[in-house]
Amino acid sequence: MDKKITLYGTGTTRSSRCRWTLLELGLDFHYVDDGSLIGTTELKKMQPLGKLPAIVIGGESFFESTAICTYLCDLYPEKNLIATVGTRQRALHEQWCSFALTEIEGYLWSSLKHKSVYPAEKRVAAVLPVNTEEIIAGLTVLEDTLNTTSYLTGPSFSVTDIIVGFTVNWSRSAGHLEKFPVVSAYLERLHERELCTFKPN
Ligand SMILES: N[C@@H](CCC(=O)N[C@@H](CS)C(=O)NCC(=O)O)C(=O)O
Repeated sequence: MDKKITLYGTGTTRSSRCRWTLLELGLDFHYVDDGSLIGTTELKKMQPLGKLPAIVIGGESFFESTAICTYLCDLYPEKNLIATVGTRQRALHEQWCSFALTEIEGYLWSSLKHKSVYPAEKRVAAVLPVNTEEIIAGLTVLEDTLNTTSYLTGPSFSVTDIIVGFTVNWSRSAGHLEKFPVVSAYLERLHERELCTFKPN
């Protein structure tokens, strides 16, 4: 199945999840790296909140980085980046993506907004320690899990590791990984992969 694919993203933000997935799948795609699209009417036609990433696959547009990565891997099952729907391994994919996004990434994003994205008058410093507690609780679960498995859905790398790895990488940049040696080693394994799109400089 060869559909024309255009990914809209910017730098090492969440769009890098989609870019890494496309590269691992070995697909031809056009990448529009343009942060100035954020909030524009043009982007809102594809992503109703005007956020990046968005993707057009065979003339149809989609948004949400995790949903995009999952769909791309489902389109090309022969690439073995995702398990078949209805299997235990696929349930683990859904589980760990939901976990990373709701139990860790939401708090990382909230802290970033309250530190530097929102205008000063909208920032609430009191949310920062509360968010940190939640992030640490989530990372503790990943630390325990990765003690017994190399990757999140089993012994082999999968798209789940691209999605959750991005959240872990963000946790590292925000200074939360110091007390998590197992998660840190996992992230290093991801960074070592040739096609990883969010390697440290
Ligand atoms: N849940 C969305 C989040 C999208 C998102 O917040 N993107 C950021 C860049 S990483 C953005 O466009 N921010 C602009 C804004 O919040 O106005 C996803 O994973 O795709």
